[in-house]
Amino acid sequence: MPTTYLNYIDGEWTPAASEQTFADINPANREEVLGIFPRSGAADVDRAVLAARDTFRTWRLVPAPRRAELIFRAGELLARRKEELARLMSREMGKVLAEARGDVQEGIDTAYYMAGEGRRLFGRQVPCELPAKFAVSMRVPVGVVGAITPWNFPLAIPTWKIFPALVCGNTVVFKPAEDTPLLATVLVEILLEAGLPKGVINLVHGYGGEAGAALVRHSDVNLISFTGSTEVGREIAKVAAETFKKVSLEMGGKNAILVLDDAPLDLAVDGAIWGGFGTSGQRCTAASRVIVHDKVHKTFVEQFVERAKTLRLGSGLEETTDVGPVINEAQLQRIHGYTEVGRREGATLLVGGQPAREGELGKGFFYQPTIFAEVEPQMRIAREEIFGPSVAVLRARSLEEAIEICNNSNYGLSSAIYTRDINRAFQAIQDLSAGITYVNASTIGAEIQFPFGGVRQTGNGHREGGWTVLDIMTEWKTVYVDYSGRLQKAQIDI
Ligand code: UN1
Repeated sequence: MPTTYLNYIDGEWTPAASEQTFADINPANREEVLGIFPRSGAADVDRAVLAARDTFRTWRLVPAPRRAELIFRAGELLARRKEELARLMSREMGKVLAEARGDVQEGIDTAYYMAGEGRRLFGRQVPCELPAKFAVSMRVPVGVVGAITPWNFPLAIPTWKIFPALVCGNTVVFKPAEDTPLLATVLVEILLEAGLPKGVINLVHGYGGEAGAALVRHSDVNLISFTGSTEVGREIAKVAAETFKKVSLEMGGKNAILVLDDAPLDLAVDGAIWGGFGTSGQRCTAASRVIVHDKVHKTFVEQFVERAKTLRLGSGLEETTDVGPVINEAQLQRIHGYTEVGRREGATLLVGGQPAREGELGKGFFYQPTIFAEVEPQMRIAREEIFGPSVAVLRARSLEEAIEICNNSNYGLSSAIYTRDINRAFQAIQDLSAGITYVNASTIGAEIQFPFGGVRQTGNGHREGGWTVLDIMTEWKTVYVDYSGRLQKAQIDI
């Protein structure tokens, strides 16, 4: 019998008011149920928000260095349990062990970075125009933060949101993806073990259209921090506009690697394989397009396809596996749907293009690493996010044309260029329109101490990670102190 897990609201582990549940299954073996979780709705969300709102009154007054110490301790607990969590992650959402370890490490890094922020959270002191007057602008917490997180980085991404939110003095209602509720539960347990007081973090499991929607609608939530699809992000922005809550959105990508005619080709192939098929292509930073210079197109494509053929599909828990399953049946169907679209549009399917069902693979949701060549920029497979192991190769005759193809996208998260020419590398840095550009490295591999996010429909102007996440998690408050003892009028008494 699988274990039944609960929500965590106002310091109590509790079932959904409706008593409805859903199952958490292993995508590499759909017969394995990891747990049964509460399918929450508006009533549960309401209780969680109430608890978070009440607790905010005291939590915001805890000195930031003290709040940050708890996050440091959470980082230590994550580090101690890294291997166990990586294995659990691999079972829960399929990514291969090495990547699962990286996901946990990203959470540890975020904890240590944000713990340091407790003793910074710099404001600004700026000179006043009048004598005997002092002013400072300081960061204050926004209040109740609703964190809605995806399944593809089930530990790292929640920490990107929750750790800075807490260090800044906010309280949190956490609604994790319904595909990865177990990792989310363990993260909350770790925060509690680190000493977080009751009500500071509240965990509400369930579906986006139910628990997630209720959180977004709630008038006592001050900020929604969301990572997920552009369609859902658009809905969140619309609904949140009603209550004028702050919204930070991290959404889709259609990231491209540019391979120039002077590129180190072996390295470019490594990068395209890692960016296209790492995490089964299920990263918002995945390299789902490769734009290759005419002169090296033939050689590059041959090598790329050869390498893709050698990738071994299997359970992420096997050390020999290169590519794990995709997250669920619906995603498997969607990815295959795009293969059909690519065929109909006239692109050339070079490898893959089918669900993989041989032997043990039949138990899970596996899709063959897929490469299309002769993809034209206007084709849907070149424009729409597939979120699976499917890569479109496009052709360009110059750096300028490659940049234009890359930029002509609704999305703008990550980008990469392979070239040995420093001038062309810098031209790409200047002209690629994206939140992230890599030179001679793939589109994935962002480090947590830098701003992370993108332009156009990838985001709404915010950047998680680094120092910029503080602008999401705080408001600026400016304080003027007049110690002249008389009425002084700014802009007038000059
Ligand atoms: C995501 O896919 O949503 O740069 C995040 C990377 C990771 C983060 C990915 N560090 O690919």
